[in-house]
Amino acid sequence: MKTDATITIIGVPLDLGAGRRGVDMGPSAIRYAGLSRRLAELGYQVIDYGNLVTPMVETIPLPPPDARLRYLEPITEVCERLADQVAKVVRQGITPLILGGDHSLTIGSASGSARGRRLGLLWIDAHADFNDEHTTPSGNIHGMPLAVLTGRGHPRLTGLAGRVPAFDPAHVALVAVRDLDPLEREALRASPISVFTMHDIDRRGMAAVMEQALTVVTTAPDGFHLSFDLDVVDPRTAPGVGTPVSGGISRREAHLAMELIAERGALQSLDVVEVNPILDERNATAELAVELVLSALGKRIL
Ligand code: HAR
Ligand code: MN
Ligand code: MN
Ligand code: MN
Repeated sequence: MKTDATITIIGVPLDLGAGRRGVDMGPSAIRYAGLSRRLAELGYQVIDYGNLVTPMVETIPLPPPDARLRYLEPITEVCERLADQVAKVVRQGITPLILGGDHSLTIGSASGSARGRRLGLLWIDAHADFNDEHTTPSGNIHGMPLAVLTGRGHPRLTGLAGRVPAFDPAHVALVAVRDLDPLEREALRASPISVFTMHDIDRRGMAAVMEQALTVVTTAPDGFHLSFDLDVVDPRTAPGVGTPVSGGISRREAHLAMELIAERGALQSLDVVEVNPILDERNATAELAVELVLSALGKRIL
C-alpha cells in the first residue's frame, strides 16, 4: 500500500464474545499508544471514526439464552453494523483498520471487506478460532470467527458478506497456532485451510512460513484481509491479552511477519484484536499492537 493512502480507524469495544472482561478497553489503549499520530508520521491520511456503539455485559439480562452461542444476538447486531461500515469505507477506496475488542468482531470486519470481492484471509493467532456451536468447549463466539467466515456456523453470522462462505478456505492461511480444542482440531485437519503451526515456525523460520502463507492468501483475486490476534505473541512480550498461551512468537518474528505482509502489497483491510488493558503492563501490548500495525502498513527500519 502506498503510504499516502487514507486509513480509517474503527474501534469495536466488544467483549461479549470472550469469557473474560477487559478487551472492550482495547481500542482506547491502542489509540492512547499513539496510533493516529504514528500513522500520520508514516504519511497516511488518517480518519478516526471513533468506536461503534456496543452493548455491555452489565446491560444484558443473564443468563445468555444459548450457552453454545453466548450473546449471539448482540454480537450479530454489532457485526452487522461493523460489516456495513467497513464495506462503505472500502467502496470509497479507503483502507479500514479495525481495533478490538474480542475476536468475534472479525465476523463483521472481514465479511464487510469481502462484500463484492474475493479476498484471501490471513489469520495470525495462537488459536484457530475454528469452533462452531457443536464443537465449542466454552460457547464463546470469539472461538468461532474463522469457522464462520469459511461457512461453518450459525446462519445469522455466516451470511454477512452477502454470500456463504465469505472466504474460500483455499485462500485462507492460519499462522502460529498453538492451542486447539479436540473437535476444533479435527475440523481443521479436515479443512482445506493452510495451517502453519508454531512447530512449522520453529522448524522452518517465520520468513519461509510467511512467504508460503502469503502465497496462499494472494491466490485470491482481490488481495487479502489480515486478522491479527495479539495473543499470538508470547505472553512475556504481550501480557495484555484476553487468553494468554505460553510459547508464542517473539517480538521480532511478529515484526518480520508484518514487514513481509507490507512487501506483498496486497493488504486490503486489517484488524488487531484481543488487547486486554486490565492484564497489560503499562500498555506494552497496546504499544506493540501499534508498532505491528505500522510495520504491516509499510514502516521500515531503513
Ligand atoms: N478455543 C477456545 C474456545 O473456543 C478459546 C479460543 C478463543 N480465544 C481467543 N481467540 N482469544 O483467539 O473457547
Ligand atoms: Mn482469535
Ligand atoms: Mn487467540
Ligand atoms: Mn483460487
